[in-house]
Amino acid sequence: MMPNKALFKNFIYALACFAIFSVVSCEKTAVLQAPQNLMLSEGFENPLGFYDDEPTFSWQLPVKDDVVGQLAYQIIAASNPDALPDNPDLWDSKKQVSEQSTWIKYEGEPLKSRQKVYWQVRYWNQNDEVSNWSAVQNFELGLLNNKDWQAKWVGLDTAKDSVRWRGKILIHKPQYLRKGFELSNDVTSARLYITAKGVFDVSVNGENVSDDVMPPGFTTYDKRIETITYDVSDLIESGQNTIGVELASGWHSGRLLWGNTPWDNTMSPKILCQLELQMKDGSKEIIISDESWKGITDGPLQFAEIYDGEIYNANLEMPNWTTNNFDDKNWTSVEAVSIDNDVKLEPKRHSTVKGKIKLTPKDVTKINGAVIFDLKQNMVGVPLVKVPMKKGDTLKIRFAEMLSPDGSFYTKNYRSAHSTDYYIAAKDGDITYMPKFTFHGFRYVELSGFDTSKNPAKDWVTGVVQYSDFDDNGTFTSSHEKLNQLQSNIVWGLRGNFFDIPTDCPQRDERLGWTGDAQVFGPTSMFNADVYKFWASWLQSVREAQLEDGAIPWTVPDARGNKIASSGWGDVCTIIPWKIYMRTGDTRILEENFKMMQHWLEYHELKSKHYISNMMSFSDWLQPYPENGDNRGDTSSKLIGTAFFAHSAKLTAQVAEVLGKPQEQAKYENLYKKVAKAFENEFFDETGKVNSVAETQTSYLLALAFDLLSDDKKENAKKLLLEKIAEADNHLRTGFLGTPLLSEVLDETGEIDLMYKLLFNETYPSWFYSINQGATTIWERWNSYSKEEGFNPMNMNSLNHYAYGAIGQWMYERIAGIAPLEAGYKVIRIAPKPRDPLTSASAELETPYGKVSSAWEVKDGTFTLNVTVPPNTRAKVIVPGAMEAVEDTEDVKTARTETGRIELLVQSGTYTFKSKL
Ligand code: RAM
Repeated sequence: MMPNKALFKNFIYALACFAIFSVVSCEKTAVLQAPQNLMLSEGFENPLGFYDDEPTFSWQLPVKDDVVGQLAYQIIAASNPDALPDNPDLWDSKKQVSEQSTWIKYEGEPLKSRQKVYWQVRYWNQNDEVSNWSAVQNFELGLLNNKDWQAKWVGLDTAKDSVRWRGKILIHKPQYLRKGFELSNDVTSARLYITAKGVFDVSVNGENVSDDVMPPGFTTYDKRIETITYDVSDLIESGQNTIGVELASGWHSGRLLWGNTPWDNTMSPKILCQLELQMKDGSKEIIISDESWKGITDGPLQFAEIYDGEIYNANLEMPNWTTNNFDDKNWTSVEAVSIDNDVKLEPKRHSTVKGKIKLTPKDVTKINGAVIFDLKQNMVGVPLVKVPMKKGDTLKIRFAEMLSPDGSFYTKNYRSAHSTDYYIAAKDGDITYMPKFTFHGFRYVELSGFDTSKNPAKDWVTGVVQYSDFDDNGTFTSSHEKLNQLQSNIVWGLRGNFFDIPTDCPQRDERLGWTGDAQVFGPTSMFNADVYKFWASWLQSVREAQLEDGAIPWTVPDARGNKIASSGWGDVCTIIPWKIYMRTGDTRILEENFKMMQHWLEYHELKSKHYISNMMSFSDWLQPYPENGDNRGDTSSKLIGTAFFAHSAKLTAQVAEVLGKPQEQAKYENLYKKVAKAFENEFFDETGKVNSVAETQTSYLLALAFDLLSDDKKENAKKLLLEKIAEADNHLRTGFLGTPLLSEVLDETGEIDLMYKLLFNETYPSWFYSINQGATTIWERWNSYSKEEGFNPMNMNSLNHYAYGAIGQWMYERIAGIAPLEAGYKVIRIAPKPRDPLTSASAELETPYGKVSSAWEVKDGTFTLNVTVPPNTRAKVIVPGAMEAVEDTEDVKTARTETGRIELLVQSGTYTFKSKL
């Protein structure tokens, strides 16, 4: 940056402030515009079948120039919308003087299963002027307790005639289950409560009830199974009705890697279904799954496995089987089993998976009787095929993430996942098929077995992208094409691996909730997508999966059952709650998980001697150029384990502080200090150099990022880290654990230029290297494929693995410059770090208070920064370069001026700042 005085300084802070909108708001007597974007708990809008009987309430203030902040609020809740706002029979918070507009705890009458609640909120602005009441919101609770269920688990005994995969894992045949029933009266409202030990698709009277994909999803089935609520009021008829359910193994009873789950996945899949009807005459009726249901396995879906795909035989279709117009006399009576009270039945606490995006092929190529469709984007989900066929022929649908140089399918990296769908045609002509109980990770789709007299067309295949039903939450863009591609790859990595749980990869025989991967990618995901409820839900599974000694299994839900934990992986239980808290400001995520953190620290203690860790570790997984040739890289696992022990202790102390638990805070601060001291003594010499174990980039990164060295050693450790990076020709030598710390540490040590260098490197190993090889998602390895050497010879070679996408956090927080300074973005830091080769960058983020944005551009040496700060927040804006001193106003105050930067404190609003670089 050039010296201050030599430069022209131009400062505009345009309190643009929406002057055009301010017509109504100036008068004293006028009521302010109502709060908006009302939300329940972790981000639900008017949910049905809601899980939370102690919800929290959040809202946003409108962007108006008479609304800078909130002085007070009032929430009211009633059992009937007509009672609002005057007679709130459930809760009236009364006027509460508080700035808080997020995560306010419900303190009204106790709520019960099935209860419907209506609520409204209003606020007082900074001048104590009151707003209008918000629109009335509502929620309806699901069945909160096992005792709410009268239904039984029902299904056929598919275990008895199932085959075994590799001699051990049972492969169950999909089932078709149905029940007809007669109603004596008209129905006013109907709720279908349903779940499965397996995955299901339910229809009522021939109509599909929802477009949910593979509900209920993947939880710790030995502890908790989620239930789903559907409003089927419009599908129920007076008189005769029919429910039909298709059921397949899914994660519960299907083939999972290792197959040693804590739940019994050899058990035949079952459903649990309870239809509750409110009749016109005021009476209630209930239809439950019980012995009276019937089933068959001879339906069209003959095979369905997550890893392997489906076999669908259209000759076995049973027209109208979910309607009254069907005779099930040849069907078998089901087995019925009472519910087990040890396994909690709880309403799903985040969104089901849905088909979210449709991709159309860009290229179609014929190759030896088959045809290949290229979607030009590695995606996760299923194909929707509309293909001409001849009766009796079998359509074979194969998938690949990439093609081999000879144009053939690269499927070696699917390992044992067969990942192929088959459709057997019952007639000549066009068929339509979309698999239901499997998903694939692919960019290419290959079809064979279709009517070859017809010319393949692009519209034969649509890629249906499936992931948990969340919205986008943030955007990042810049002047650099490859950086934008990297952002796109990060977002596609997220879409591909948020399939009900956070997975390592979506395509091979794994797709599991690997805790280490989740730990590193969490913050980046929070920026890009509205995934608070997704994480909160998964953390419940982490708590449930925690073992007696405090160990957190490698994957959650636990698919291995080997009762050991890995350092850096299990620490997800301290890291993710803290990082979520910083981005949401919701203390409940800390309350819910504090005990788990404490218990995890006990496991750390158990696995250490004199505070030096012996815990098993996957270590700096997939570090490039490992000297020992091992996937675990060169950094000592003891060093890694000890570093995470200290870090987890520190985070737990911070959590204790937020929760107002001074004793625990002191205890864990002390523990952190002790472990840090032991770490320093064991692994570093008196100069701050790594001692007695391999000296790696990651060993320095851990020491610095987790603050484990005494002050006199830090400087030298930083210098040695830079030397290590220089030795590697200014390239990273980090794996899963070290990579996310690179940006954190280099940023804090002021090495922004070097971080830009690493990020913009084009050669191996670097982010752009994979982009140069054609990546459209983040890869498992920096060199999963290269144009010179082809595919990495290892078959553990996922082309959709989000871990290295953790760099996203630095892109939004430092390149664009938006970071939380106080939990939940109540105070925001907007501090972009512009550097060559970028000439512009911008990001937008939906915070709990509304949209924050930062967009900068450098033109002819002038740096222009446009920022938006949402109502009820403040921001510290750090403008780089030279800027003329600013006269303080109510909205903008100068906090500090230094050579090369100025620090401003700003209120909510929209501003433009200019400086000279
Ligand atoms: C692999 C997974 C995951 C990693 C573990 C250690 O099999 O894909 O990414 O965390 O191993």
